Amino acid sequence: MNRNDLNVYFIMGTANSAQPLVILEKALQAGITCFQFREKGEGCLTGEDYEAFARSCQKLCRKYGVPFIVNDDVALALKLDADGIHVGQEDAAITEFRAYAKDKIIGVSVHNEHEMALAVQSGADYVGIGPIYQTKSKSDARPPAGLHFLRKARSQYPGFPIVGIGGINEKNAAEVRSAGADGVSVISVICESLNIEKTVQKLRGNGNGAT
Ligand code: 3NM
Repeated sequence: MNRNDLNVYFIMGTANSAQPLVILEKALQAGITCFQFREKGEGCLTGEDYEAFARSCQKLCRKYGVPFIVNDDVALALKLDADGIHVGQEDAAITEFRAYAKDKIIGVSVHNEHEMALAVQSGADYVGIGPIYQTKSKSDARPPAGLHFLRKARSQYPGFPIVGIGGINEKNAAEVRSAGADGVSVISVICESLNIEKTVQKLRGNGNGAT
């Protein structure tokens, strides 16, 4: 995958916004470089509604030429011919999705050197490292890890696509990039923004990955 696709990586589901499609289109217009469909949490959509919402998000992403990644649901990703999936530590999901299409994007969440090595060996295209800071958007998130492991991962894998996640905002995005992230993955800072264009602008790096 292109490391620049991770630059401003927006994640969202109906739990994060009352008007998710409006927010998504604004974010796409503002220049997000990747989108992850993450329909999780209390009261989230199921069945036909879930699939229809995913298709609406995918349609918008296609309109703006931005990769559409499905969180944790290989069946949906395959059914919709999504551009990629993002998973936890599930090897089976990686193998299944990779067998389906060599050119799809596979993202894996990692928290330590062991998980990072496994993800790289299993053929992940990028890893997400977090939560860097305190997050309110994931109920089962681990305690904030800071930048230490991100720095280490970058030094051990100089060219590997890495995105930081968890509590990232306009103010701290730059330090996440300087620690080695190619981009920042965010939910609330965009969903709660009063000016999405400005927020995305501030989150954006220069597109060269780690500096
Ligand atoms: N995964 P916000 S943190 C979806 O640490 C997700 O793996 C995380 O939302 C992880 O930008 C997180 O609002 C939520 O903090 C990120």
